[in-house]
Amino acid sequence: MTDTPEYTPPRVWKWDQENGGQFANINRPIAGATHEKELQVGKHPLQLYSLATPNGVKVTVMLEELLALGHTGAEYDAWLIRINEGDQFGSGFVAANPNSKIPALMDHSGEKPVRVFESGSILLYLAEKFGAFLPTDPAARTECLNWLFWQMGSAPYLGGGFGHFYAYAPFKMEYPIDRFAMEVKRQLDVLDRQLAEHRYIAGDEYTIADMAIFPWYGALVSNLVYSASEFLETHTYKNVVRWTDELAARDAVKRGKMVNRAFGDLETQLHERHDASDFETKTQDKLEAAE
Ligand SMILES: N[C@@H](CCC(=O)N[C@@H](CS)C(=O)NCC(=O)O)C(=O)O
Repeated sequence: MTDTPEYTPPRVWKWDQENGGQFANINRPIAGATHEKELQVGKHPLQLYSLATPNGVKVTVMLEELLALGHTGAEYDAWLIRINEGDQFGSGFVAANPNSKIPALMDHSGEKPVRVFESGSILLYLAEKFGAFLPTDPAARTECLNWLFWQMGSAPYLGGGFGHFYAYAPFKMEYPIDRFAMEVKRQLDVLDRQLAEHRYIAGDEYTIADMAIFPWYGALVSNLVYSASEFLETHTYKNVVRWTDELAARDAVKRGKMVNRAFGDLETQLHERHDASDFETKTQDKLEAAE
């Protein structure tokens, strides 16, 4: 193993604002709002506050899939939360999600608005609300939830562990990269073995488990996050690649990936979504050309 500088933790940890790597400007050791800012509310009952990171894409894919299935009640307004600019610390956002992380959903369809945070909770809430993408048979439903919760527990090792140390940390350290590469490869193997036996993650049916796992592990094997495909030899997980290609070809998935996207090619960026027609008329290439 290559040498890395010795570090002896002090008796009491102190906040060093300069030492957080790429996201030093938004990482804080305290919760709560930093400023007053109300959330905007559009015309639909469902109001989404998000950004097209893997956790955000889970929910926009689900909403687009629901609409594709004919659930008109799933029409939604999607507002852009720029986490690099600290929008998640505005008072309105913190009221929707005290954890200050995208995605957050407000459902105004009932007597009182319902707040829903944590992407897994949002997927489950929408699946139950519309009776879709969650099997009703108890065993099949449990298998779907097994994988949904697997994702919620596993992805932090991919994003916060491997991705952080491989792509974002201020310098490369062998120990954490090695530790998290091993874990991520193990996770890919778990998925690969499951997908060797089943078309979709939880069986023969496309479910919220697929929508939760695809934006992370599909993006990893497509080399869309962390530029780590070669390092992790992701092409060797052939069943994960087969499943990724099948999901990526779905129209609702293509649309879901565009919503609240504020990076990448301009024609793939739909900062806000308020209507199905926005995909044709409001992408950044068209908005900027019209300026
Ligand atoms: N467990 C949460 C994780 C959400 C999360 O980590 N969101 C990130 C973007 S992918 C975020 O909002 N980060 C802003 C911050 O950490 O201040 C979920 O699945 O909803």
